[in-house]
Amino acid sequence: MTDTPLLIDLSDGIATLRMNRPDKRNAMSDALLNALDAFFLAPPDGVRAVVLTGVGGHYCAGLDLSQHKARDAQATMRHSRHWHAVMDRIQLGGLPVVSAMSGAVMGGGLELATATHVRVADATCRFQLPEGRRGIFVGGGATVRVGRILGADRMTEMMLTGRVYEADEAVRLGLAHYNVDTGDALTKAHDLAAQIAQNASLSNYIMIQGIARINGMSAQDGLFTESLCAALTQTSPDAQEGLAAFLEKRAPVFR
Ligand code: 1HE
Repeated sequence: MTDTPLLIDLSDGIATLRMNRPDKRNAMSDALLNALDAFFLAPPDGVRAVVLTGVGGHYCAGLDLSQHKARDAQATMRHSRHWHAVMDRIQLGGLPVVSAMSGAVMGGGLELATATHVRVADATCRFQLPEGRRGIFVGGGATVRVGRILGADRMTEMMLTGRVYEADEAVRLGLAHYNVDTGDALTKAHDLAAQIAQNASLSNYIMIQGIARINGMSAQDGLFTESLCAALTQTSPDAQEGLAAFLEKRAPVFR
């Protein structure tokens, strides 16, 4: 099984992706990154939400350092830009992604987690940006994604000191959204994914496409874009159904 870097199961509109390099604490090899990329480039028909997790008690221990040391500057730049493209595809691809996390959520593993939309941490989680201790820097999007969650000041301190945040602190800071008992992250993530999958898919799509982009805009551009998003969703058939269902006191049936 360990020669398949990403295991994919489909059930009831939920795709469960399991990073499968347990011997390496799911360190991100090129093959694993490319397998994630391939999934998000062309998700199977009928998938309404994704759960992303790791096999063997760890989410992801970051960049595979054994592959990293062979790269020169140009190759490292290209590799980092490839990470950015894959992380963007995960964040902005249109499918809601829920991370079920345990153990290491480190370096590139935290960059990956923060490209996903909902993050569940169990009590074994360790969030860290240890790049400074390896003589390197982040390259998979942390300065933007982690930096916007924590703020530049706290991210700088986190990197300089190499401190480890545990699940409860991670929730307080926004690195995770839910803190559950050891071993319960996958169940909670599936519950959340099932709930998210019941939303109108256009609403989910616009939440994913719109909110992160608007966050990077000026206030006036953001407000204008919000009105466009509202115009698209509120004139859709699913909006009519959602509002009618509310008034008729029944569950909506979305497309
Ligand atoms: C790895 C990696 C890895 C584990 N690349 N091989 N990430 C890091 O700096 C994290 C480095 N890893 C660790 O600090 C620890 O391995 C853990 C805390 C995650 C787990 O500790 P532990 O005691 O459970 O396991 P271990 O014995 O340290 O590791 C098991 C094996 O996984 C071991 O290999 P083995 O052949 O000796 O059995 C480790 O070498 C291997 N392993 N993590 C390669 N990351 C886009 S830029 C992003 C920048 C980064 O992400 S920098 C990396 C940050």
